[in-house]
Amino acid sequence: MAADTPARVAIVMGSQSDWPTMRCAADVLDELGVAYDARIVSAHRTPDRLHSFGKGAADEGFHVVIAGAGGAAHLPGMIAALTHLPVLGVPVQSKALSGLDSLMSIVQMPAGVPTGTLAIGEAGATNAGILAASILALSNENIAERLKAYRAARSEAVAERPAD
Ligand code: RP5
Repeated sequence: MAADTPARVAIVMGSQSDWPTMRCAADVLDELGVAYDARIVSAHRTPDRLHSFGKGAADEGFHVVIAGAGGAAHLPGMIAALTHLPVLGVPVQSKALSGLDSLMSIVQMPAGVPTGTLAIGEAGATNAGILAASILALSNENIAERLKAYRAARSEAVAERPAD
């Protein structure tokens, strides 16, 4: 589907290795016709890039940031510290601790600097995409209509009874 432009959603991730997870956010935004810009921004390896992205995100025209990282996942919280935009944090499933470390790193923000924290892994990334579309839908009737259709299709896909 051709997306509404310009891109109002930024999808940022700490590493190329996060893309298979974060692609789920991109996929659902594609389905909903919502434009996004996906970038690698590491809190630990590219701190200068993190700072300029966070400080400049609103001026770039973004309305929502989806930020995914794994392990010591400081990326969503640091972006939330640098911008007033809503930040949706996706804990990427880590190898050593299965993403519990990512979740704990993202969810326990101090009062006053929120990150909306989603589920670990692909479900969280998909839901971050849907939530980002919901936020944009508040002021965009086209996205609202597509979101309603998406939700209705999901409901219709559920059978009344289980099949053998
Ligand atoms: C985090 O470390 C990234 O977000 C990624 O989830 C994790 C591992 O990164 P790589 O070593 O695969 O680059 O910063």
